[in-house]
Amino acid sequence: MKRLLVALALAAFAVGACAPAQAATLPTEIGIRIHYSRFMLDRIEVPANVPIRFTIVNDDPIEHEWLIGDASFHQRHRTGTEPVHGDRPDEVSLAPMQTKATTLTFAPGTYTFICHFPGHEAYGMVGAVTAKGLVVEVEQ
Ligand SMILES: [Cu+2]
Repeated sequence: MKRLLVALALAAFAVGACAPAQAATLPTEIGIRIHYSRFMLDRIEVPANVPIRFTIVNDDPIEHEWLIGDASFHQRHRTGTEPVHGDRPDEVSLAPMQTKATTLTFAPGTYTFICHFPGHEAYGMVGAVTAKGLVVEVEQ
């Protein structure tokens, strides 16, 4: 029986040359520009389990935010009342024309990022980060 294992140990990357997911070659520095109330980069693949630095550039003359997490995280923010977010790395508030950087480390999986200002999600301020671990096929 074939099954897929996700190796969590970074050391496993050393034997991963033939692995189908080239997690080691994915970028760890990501730039996201916000322009006309859109994330100009909205499908992003990164390696899991290593720090990823995001630089978010708000090119608009209005405020935006970049909130990344799972479905329950976003449900909480859709109904939330915090006007501005603090220094949590997964919650970035951007003033007009402001650039901010944040660093996050992901477990393997897909995480959605959304601007939760009224109307912005519906307009399309949505994107996704997929964090890929090393996938090894094991014969049993
Ligand atoms: Cu926005």
